[in-house]
Amino acid sequence: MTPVRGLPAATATAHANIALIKYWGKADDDLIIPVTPSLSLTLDALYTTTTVRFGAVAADTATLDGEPVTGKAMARIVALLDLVRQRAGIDLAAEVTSVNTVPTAAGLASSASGFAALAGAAAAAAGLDLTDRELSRLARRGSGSASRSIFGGLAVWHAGTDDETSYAEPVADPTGLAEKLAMVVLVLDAGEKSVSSREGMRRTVQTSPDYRPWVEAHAGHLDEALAAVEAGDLPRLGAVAETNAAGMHATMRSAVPPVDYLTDASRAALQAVRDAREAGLPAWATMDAGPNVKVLTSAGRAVEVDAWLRDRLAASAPGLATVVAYAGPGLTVTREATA
Ligand code: 2P0
Repeated sequence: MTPVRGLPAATATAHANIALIKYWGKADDDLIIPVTPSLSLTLDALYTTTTVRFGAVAADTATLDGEPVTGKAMARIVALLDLVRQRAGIDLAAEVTSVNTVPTAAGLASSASGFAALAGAAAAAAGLDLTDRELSRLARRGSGSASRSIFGGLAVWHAGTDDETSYAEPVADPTGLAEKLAMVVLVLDAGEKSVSSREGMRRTVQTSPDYRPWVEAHAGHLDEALAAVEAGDLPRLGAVAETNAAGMHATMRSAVPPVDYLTDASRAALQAVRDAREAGLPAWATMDAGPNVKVLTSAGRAVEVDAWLRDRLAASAPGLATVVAYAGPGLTVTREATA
């Protein structure tokens, strides 16, 4: 057998997260310092597993689900690897192999799980021993939402003012609410989004008259959400999550030119969620930088909510796929044993 050259490989798994109180807008584009803090739920069903080995290739390479990564996506990976190399004091190219586990062609391939897994695997492969907080800060440099995917359950990303103070951590959850939550993801369109979140945010911050008012309301939204978690109160958490997300999308729609991720199918799904609530089901909607609708519900009634929504949307969204996800774990990392 040919011996493998290079440093021992490391493999990390990180799960996707969905924000209940959103990050939308950067105070610092290079360091990825957000304008607002955010609160998220990490999901069990959607995750990325990434292996990194330094020193076995001449130049950085990466594959995602077996396909070579190129262009801007590769540049973002190399930028994160550079941060790790700098910190570890090494000058070796990396071989990155990444697999996304997304049930059905969900169109949810997430930069959050991807950059959290890359940060964890690259740091370990470079011989660094980082704390969760340091890993959160490192993942943030790849993609803001990745800072939250270091942690399982409910996590809050403190906006901070610089690299050191902008990190995520688990939320105090005295009633164990995270384990009682679920998300029904309504996959309305699995295609690529038309405007990247990076561009959508930039345009919103620079041109939307509704952006500053949303930021001003945001602090109250986060306080309300944290109080709801403290009290173990899902309806209270759901209500503020829905308000915060609707407000975020309103800021985008008044940007110049407008950023509108909602399709007719999204609007029908949002109406169906309101109807489900009218019918007595626990269901609150949130949306990110795309047309899919994510429905916050209780773990105990998620299957029922999923069935109700699929039935209600059968006529307007005949190809509808759904994913029922529960609270997921934080980052796990394993390092290859040295011979
Ligand atoms: C969030 N989103 O809080 C918000 C809500 C989308 C809408 O974080 O530019 O991929 O890499 O920091 O993290 C998506 O943006 O953006 C996102 P970058 P990211 O989940």
